[in-house]
Amino acid sequence: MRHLTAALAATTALVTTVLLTTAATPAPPSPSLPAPASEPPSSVSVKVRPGTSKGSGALTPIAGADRLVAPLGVDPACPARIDIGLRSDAKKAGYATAAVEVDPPLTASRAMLTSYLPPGYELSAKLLVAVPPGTAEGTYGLRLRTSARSLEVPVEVMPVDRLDNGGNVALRRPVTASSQHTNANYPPCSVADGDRSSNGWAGGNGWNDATARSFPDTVAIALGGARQISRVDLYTLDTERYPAYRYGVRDWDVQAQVGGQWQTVAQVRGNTAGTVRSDFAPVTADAVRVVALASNGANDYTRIIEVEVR
Ligand SMILES: [Ca+2]
Repeated sequence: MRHLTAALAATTALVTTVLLTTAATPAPPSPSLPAPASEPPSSVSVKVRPGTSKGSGALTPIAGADRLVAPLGVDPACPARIDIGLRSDAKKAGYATAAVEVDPPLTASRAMLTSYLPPGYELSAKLLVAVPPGTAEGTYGLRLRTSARSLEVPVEVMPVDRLDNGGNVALRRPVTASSQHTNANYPPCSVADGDRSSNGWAGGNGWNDATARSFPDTVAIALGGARQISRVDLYTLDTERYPAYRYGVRDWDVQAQVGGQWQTVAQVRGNTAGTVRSDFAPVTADAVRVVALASNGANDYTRIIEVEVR
């Protein structure tokens, strides 16, 4: 996914967004959009941008990663996500369409990808892949098919305990928050979904609380058992359009639950950066929470993209 994101970021000119529903307009940092009716907003927009044609004359399915890990038993508000798309190597502009298929019982957020596409352009969209309760571990198939070509991406379904978490014991663990804004897609579980990117804000990649100018706001992650921890990395909203020094969290406490009691293990004050690492003396904790005390900017919501615990 990062690979595709980097490739797309290199072609920033002439980016257009094809709106499939009225909910797909670029989301402001302060929630003001109506709630999407049925689909998460991250699944409704298709982006079209210049790509690199190989001149084959065909439509080529593309994906942002060569495999997708879909953990079992996670909050349905935070399904596995992958960028999918099509590259037009055609000589003329036209409608490009691909079918999206996933092996049952997994389900995908769309069955089809389609857009008007000039020659040499690529379209991309987020695909959400849900793992229903009771799904057996194993590898399932996700296929993008055009009339001439098919791309298969293996989907590896596994329990959270077996994820390659890079030492981040918060990854995909249960998250609870003091509140959740409901005008777009800001689920608390998104702070432990492994996606640190602020891009696509309001599309399910970060948490926005519901109480403007009212603090504290809290978000807590259960660690799946007692773990020795000594570091928390917090990623707050930070993009060119929504920089952390205006939209990010400014002041917070990091707390660890030790023997049933919350202890403050680190404090951050006056932050203006998108990422802050807090190191502290090791404690054995079964949960970590961030107590947000103030944010930068006029709206004063708490906006957290990811919390990693080591
Ligand atoms: Ca995230």
